[in-house]
Amino acid sequence: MKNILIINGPNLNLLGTRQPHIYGSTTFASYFSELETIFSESAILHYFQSNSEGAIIDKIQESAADMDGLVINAGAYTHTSVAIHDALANMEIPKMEVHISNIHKRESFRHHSYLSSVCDGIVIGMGLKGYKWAVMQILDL
Ligand code: CA2
Repeated sequence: MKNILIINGPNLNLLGTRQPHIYGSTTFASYFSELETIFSESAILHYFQSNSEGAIIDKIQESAADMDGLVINAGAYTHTSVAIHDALANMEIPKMEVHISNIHKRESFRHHSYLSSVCDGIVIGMGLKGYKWAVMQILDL
């Protein structure tokens, strides 16, 4: 069994409550329990959400020691955070970047990601299902 950590960044705690036309109407807690069922025989899934950049970096550093893979949706920090880029660059375990919406179909400030160059793969614009594809890819790596 692989230990895989899913990290969600700022405002993703609001999933399922607002902007359903962009992010859907399912809460992450409810989707996470679906994921646990799907991967019950292959992975132990862990979940962390924070609105704070420093807390996300602390969690990334911790996970290097005790996780076998990382799925990260850093929310808006994707487009701003050299610090999260650096934290990911220092990790040897497989890492996948996820975005629920298609960031390339949105405002131009969302088109650049500081994380893509230090992740093994990217899943964009597939809704919450993207987390499932990202976990599957980590299990394959
Ligand atoms: O599409 C994604 O997954 C994003 O990472 C979501 C971020 C956004 O800043 C990125 O450009 C793309 C924003 C997450 C905000 O989530 C909300 C969910 C429900 C209601 C309000 C915000």
